[in-house]
Amino acid sequence: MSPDPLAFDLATLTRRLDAGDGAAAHRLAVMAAMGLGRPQDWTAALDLLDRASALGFAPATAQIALLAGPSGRIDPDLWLTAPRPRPISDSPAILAVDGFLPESVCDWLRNQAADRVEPALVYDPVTGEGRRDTVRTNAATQIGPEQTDLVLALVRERIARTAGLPVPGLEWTQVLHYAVGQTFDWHVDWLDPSVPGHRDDLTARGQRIATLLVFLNDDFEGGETAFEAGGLRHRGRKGDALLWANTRPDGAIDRRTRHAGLPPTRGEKWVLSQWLRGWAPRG
Ligand SMILES: O=C(O)CCC(=O)C(=O)O
Repeated sequence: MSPDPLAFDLATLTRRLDAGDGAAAHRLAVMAAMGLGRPQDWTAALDLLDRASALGFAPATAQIALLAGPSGRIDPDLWLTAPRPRPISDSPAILAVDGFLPESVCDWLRNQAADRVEPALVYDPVTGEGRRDTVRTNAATQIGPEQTDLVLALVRERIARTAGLPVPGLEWTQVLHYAVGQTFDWHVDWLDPSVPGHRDDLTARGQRIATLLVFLNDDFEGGETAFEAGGLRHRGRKGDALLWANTRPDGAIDRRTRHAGLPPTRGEKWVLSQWLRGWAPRG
């Protein structure tokens, strides 16, 4: 769903901010953080977040409490510098990032998503629409621009920097939920250039070069992320990330990245899933 253009209109939001609207200040903060409709500027974004809080916009105050250090200020450099990934498979290229996010941020993201998840869909290349399919029995929500806050904007940039890919190439972030027995069965994340319905998308937005998952909880059993190649099964601790390349260094799709989110056998699994393209969408 494309964002409501009025809700992202810089002039309207600035007028509303001048009239003392904290929600408008927050929306402007997110736009500055993401480079939406204006150049990306983290200093401006954090100043606007402070203004939103000063104007009484409670979600801004809560984000400052979550992200600020002992000085009461948010240090963007700290948030945008992630721990170094460690390879767990060379071929296909799969890396683990231990301690990618603090537990408090995992809880924040999960809480944002919890009452929005719906049965997950798969992309139908013929209709171009999402549809239910037995391959994907779990639930999911996509966090679009209207729901994205400063916390998620920081997380998205941290992801892009870790993967070495441009922020505008990130698809909208998804949060996935699996109850016992639910699965995202064997699939690939890359788009197949031989499928006509994928071709236009590939031309407009480029290939899904990489996928990054962040494990938002770990109090469940089963539920590993499994790769067919080498029989690899991975389970991170809460806050750890898993990153893999869906393409080879020469840009060709890597068919060995077929993978699955296996069903939990006890408890429920929450994971952030980020698909990364090589460049920004046009227009
Ligand atoms: O939940 C998982 O472990 C796998 C998620 C996944 O396959 C995906 O997001 O493409």
